[in-house]
Formats: sequence, structure tokens, C-alpha cells
Amino acid sequence: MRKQFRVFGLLAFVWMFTWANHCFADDGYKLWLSYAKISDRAFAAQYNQQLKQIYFAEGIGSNNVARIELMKGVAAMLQLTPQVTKPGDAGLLIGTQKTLPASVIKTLPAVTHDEGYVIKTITTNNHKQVVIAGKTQTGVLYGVFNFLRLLQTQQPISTLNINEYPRLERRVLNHWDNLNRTVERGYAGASIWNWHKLPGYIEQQYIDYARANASIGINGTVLNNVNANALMLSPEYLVKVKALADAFRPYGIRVYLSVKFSSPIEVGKLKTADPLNSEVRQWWKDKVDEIYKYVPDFGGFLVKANSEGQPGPQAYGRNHADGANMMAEALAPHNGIVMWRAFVYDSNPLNDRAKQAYDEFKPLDGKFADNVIVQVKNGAIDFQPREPFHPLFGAMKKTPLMMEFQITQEYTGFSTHLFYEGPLFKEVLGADTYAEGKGTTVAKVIEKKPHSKAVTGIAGVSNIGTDRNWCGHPFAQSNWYAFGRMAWNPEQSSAQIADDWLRMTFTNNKSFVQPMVQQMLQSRENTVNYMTPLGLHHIMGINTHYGPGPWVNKAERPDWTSVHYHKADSLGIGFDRSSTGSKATSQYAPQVQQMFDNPATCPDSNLLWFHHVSWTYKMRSGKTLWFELVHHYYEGVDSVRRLQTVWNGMQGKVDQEQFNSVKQLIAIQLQEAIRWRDACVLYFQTFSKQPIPAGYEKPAHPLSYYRDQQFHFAPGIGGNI
Ligand code: GCW
Repeated sequence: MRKQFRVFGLLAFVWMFTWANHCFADDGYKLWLSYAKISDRAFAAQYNQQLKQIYFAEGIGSNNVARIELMKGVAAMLQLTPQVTKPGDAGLLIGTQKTLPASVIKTLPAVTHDEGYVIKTITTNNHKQVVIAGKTQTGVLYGVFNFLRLLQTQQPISTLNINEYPRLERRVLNHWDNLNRTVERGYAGASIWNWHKLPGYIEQQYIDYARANASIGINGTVLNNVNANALMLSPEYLVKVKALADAFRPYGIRVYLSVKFSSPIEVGKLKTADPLNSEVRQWWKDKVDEIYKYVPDFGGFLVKANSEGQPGPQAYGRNHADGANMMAEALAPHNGIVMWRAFVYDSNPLNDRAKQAYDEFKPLDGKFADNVIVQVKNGAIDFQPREPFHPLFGAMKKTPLMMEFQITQEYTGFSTHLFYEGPLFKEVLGADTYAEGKGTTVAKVIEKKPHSKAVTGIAGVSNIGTDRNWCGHPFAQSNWYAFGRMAWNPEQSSAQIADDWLRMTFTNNKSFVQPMVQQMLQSRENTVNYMTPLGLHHIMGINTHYGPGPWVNKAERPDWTSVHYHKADSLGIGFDRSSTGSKATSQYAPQVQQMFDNPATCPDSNLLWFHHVSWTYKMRSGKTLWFELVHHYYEGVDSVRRLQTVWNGMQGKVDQEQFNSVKQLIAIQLQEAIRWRDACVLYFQTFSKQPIPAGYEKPAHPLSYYRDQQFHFAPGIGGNI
């Protein structure tokens, strides 16, 4: 009997232990806001001391989201419930410039930007106080999140003097979410918008989404796919949009919608959507007035027109400015804006699709209404692992331009590859357009207002879905995070952002953070190497965009094939966009044009983007192009192996569930990297007729094996639903 009890007791213990482990395991849902308890007592002491008493100025009541967040973070990290007190006693004071005591305000620099804030350590009557002061409540919220970040990343508190403001006004996520909850190019489950249960049911995930966005300064969200469904503008859906807008408002987040250009026909039952037709114009005005009744601070429209089969003004002989201005006229009385996309290639397949956006938009420079901003993808083809910066950034001096990055990893390994996008964002934002002389970086172009009423902004195509960890891959969260941080200030370094993110998400343990920052920084180049080195692009599997497909030679349009882009033949490989080819280089300022135009000055990383180069061409390294190409493909795979070794050494330093998740994903990434490498090297070898050099491992299968592989139901296909 006794023995039985003992066995039972032991089993119960084991069960409880497993259960406890399970409960406390980190499944990634908390993102970078995990607020883990600070174990370094000496460090925690200074915060504990300072945060015993907090003063919240008028307007920051117990329902205020900044206050709730602060109390939650402090309780979790410091195990402390601060006392709410009078200004004089407080170690921490929080309020706006108008609501904090004048004696405190006079010690602070003025906050001029609406979303700006200061965090400053001051000394009052011999005791130290920390003040968080915003110009508005949104500024206060951003200040609180910054303060929590200091605590999460274990920064000292004794001499704070932070003065922050966003460099770009509209920092927006673009969801390519369809109404049936599929997500175009989404790799993290279904759409988080549960349209069926809205407006009645507000999921906790909506609130956590808003918190996460506010914590990195994102202040807008376009809820639906740019391949838009006209139903979105029907009262049935607008009431749901209102429910989401109401949930996001306390977090400083505005809602925008993608609209279908032909909505007047589909929803309004008109015969035309011609932007110069007066009935059509009136329909848009009425529709916009109706939207503002639901959502008084509605942000505006995002439009994909005359692109990939989407309707647009060109069907009526009108141009993009005619289309955009019609919507702008309807939105202007409400201070709404139009984000009109420059990702266009519809009409006739041109010899070089990379040129089409410039050709269509450059002549319209200065013709857009004040509240229109043209949204330009970072490169001229389509979110490839590397593209030279889009020539429009140096070409539209009178038109505000908005950057569009793709956070979701359509072309960079879906949600199985560890690909930190910070360096990609940085490379584009830091590229010199020479538009107004040396130093006119893309960041400066988008930050500048070409006219006094211009709006500035940046968009990121979201990688968020219903997966428990939001983004599919634990490290994919870093891309959402980095997008927000860089949207706030493009000058920040990718390394610093990665460092903060790792600390906030996993641990402050240096032996984890330092090597993983290096791996994150390297990860982008790894993928470029095993997918599309030296300026290769658009050689992925057709439609799904999954895996390698350099052999794709048949599609509805020539510019959806791979052979159109790599142009490999017996002489060499690459797309000649120089002055001897498609002349796409002429769309850049003369300094940039000259650099790209000449293979001797064109960086290796973009060589095959701009030039058709002979297999025996001598590269800077001294190797021939063929060997250089092979070397990059192999280096790509080797670097993933190094990543694997580093990660395997992290067991025990991070949560076990997170560790296992990343470990499994890296194993998949490695397999896929090898497939990319072997498929591409074997395929290009049929043209170069040269060997894979000795010392490199031989591909495991013949080329036909890779060509014949099929992948059913790869995620991310969608559109117009
Ligand atoms: O990258 C391509 C994608 C399409 C997408 C399009 C766009 C939303 O393959 O799925 O459609 O770009 O940006 O409009």
C-alpha cells in the first residue's frame, strides 16, 4: 500500500513539474514585451528605489493604457507595485507638457513634435526624479514604452536625458489580409482579423497587436489586402472596421483601408469608375463621408491600381494622378490621405519591367494633390533579397514618396529562414540617390516634405498571423520590431536594434546576445548567397514563390519567368540594364548611373542586376564569374551551418521551447539552402559548362530531381478575396 502511495506521489510530482514547465514555457506570444523578471538584484535596486512612488498627471487615470502598461511591466520585472503619489514625493513623474507641474516642465527641453517625448532625470530638493513628458498622450505612451525598454535592456537610470520624436509621420503596417482570413504572402497562419465575430467580439490579440505596435511607434494599419475586395466599403464591413479602430485608438493607431478602384461599379452600381466622371467623384465623396461617420480619425486609402490585373484609371484613358486626386478630393475635408502605390506593371509587357514605375510616374511629378503620397517599393522589381534602390526615390522632387518594405518573407524564406531584415532596410535607406547632390540618401528623400502640406511615411507589409508566436518564426518577430524602430528613426543601426530585440525577447545574457547579434546581422547576406548572389533576382518557384526555380521559362507573361531575369546563355549570365541594354540605369542620377553602368564600378552585389557578364569575366576577387558565383552559393550554405552551430550552443541560455523551435527551423532552413544552392549551381552549369571546383561537396541529386520536385499547397497564395 505504502509503496503504491510513493509511486503515486512521485508520478504526481512529475506531472506537476511538467505542467509547471509547460505553463511557464515561452511560446513567443508575448513578443518583445515579455517583461521577464530581472534577476540581477543590484541592477534592479536602482529602479526599485526610483519607482516606489509614481505621480501620474491629470488625464492619466487608472484606465490609461500607458499607466496600465507601466504598472504591468514594473510588476513583472521588479515585482513591485508602486504607490501612486503627489508630484513632490514621486520618483517617477508622468504626464504631458500641459499637465505636469510647471516647476517640473521648466527643467525639461520643450517637446515640439506631437508624438515626441522626453525622459529626463532631474534633481529636486536633493532627491532624484525621473520625468516622462510627452506633448500629447500618444507621446506619453511612447515615452513609457521607451522607459520600459531601458529596464528590459538593463540601462542605468541615474542620468537619463532622452529627447525623441519620429522622423516620419505615417508609420504603417500593410496587411495583405483577405476577408476570408487567408493572407496573401502570409506565412504565419490565418489573418488575425476575425471578421465573422466582429464587431461584437474584440479579441485580446487585437489589443496585444496595438500594444506591440505602439511599443515601437507604429501609428497606422491598413487592414486589408491591396488586391482589395470592394465589399470592404460596404456598411456590413465598415461597422467591423469601426470596432477595430475603436480598439486601436487608445494606442495612437489609426486605421486605413485598401480600396479597389472599381468600387463605384461593384458597391455603388455605377456604370463606370472613370475618375473624371462626376457621378463617380460624388460616389467617392459620399462613401468617404460615410466612412468618417464610423471612424472619425480614419487615416485614408491605400490603392493598387493598374497593376497585376487590378482595375485603375488607365482603363479610362486617365493616369495615376487623375485616379489618386479623385480620392484625395473626397478625403481632404476629413484630413485623410491617399497612399497610391507605384508598384505598377500592367499594360504591355515591356522589355524591362524594372523601368515601368519610373516611366509612368516621373511625368506626373508635381501633379498629385497635396494629400497624396506615392508609395514606392524599396526596389524596382519586387522585394527580392537584394535590389538596388528604386530609381523613383531620386526622381520625384515635387511629390512626397513613402517607402514600402516587405516584412513578410515572400522572397526570403517564408517563415522558416532566419533572415533579419534590419540590414536590408538600412542598405536601402542609406543608399545615396544624389538627387540633390551627394548625401541625398533615400532616408532623406522620404523624410523631406516637397511642399508644406506634404505627408511623410513608411509602410511595411505585415508578417503577422494567427500563429501562436504571431510571425511563424521566433526571429521573424525581429523584422516587425526593426521595421517600427527604423520607421521612427532611420538613422538607428541594425545592430543596436537587434541587440535591444534579443534582450527584450530572450535574455540579457551577453554570451547569448553578442553572438546572436552577429548571426542576425549576417543572416541577410546568407540568404542572398544561397538564393540570388551577385545581383541575380526573381528565380524562385512560379506562383508560390517557394524554393528555387531558375528553369521557369513558361508563364502567363514573360516577366513572370525566371529566364527573363537571369538570361543565362552559353556566353554568360545577367540582365543588361546598362546603356548598352534596357537603359534602366538612365533612370538614376548621373553619379549613380555611371557607377552602375560600368561593370568595373558596379558593386559585385548588383553586377548581374545591371550586366550580362561572361562566365570567364575576372571579378574583383581574381576569380572568374563562374567560380565566384559557385563560391557564393556554397558560402550561403556554410554560413547557415555556422548559424546552426552557434544556435545549438545556446541551449539552456534561453527558454527551452523557444530554443527547440528555432533549432528545428534552422534545420529546415539548412535543407532549403542546400536545395537552392544545388538546384541553381547545377542549372547554371548547363550554360557555363564549367566544373564545380574541387573541394566543394557535390550536389546529392541530378538537376532533373530539383526540377521535378513539387510542393503542394505552399502557403501565401491569395488575392482579391
Ligand atoms: O510581390 C508581389 C506579390 C503579390 C503582391 C504584389 C504587390 C499583393 O507576389 O502577391 O500582391 O507583389 O505588391 O501588389
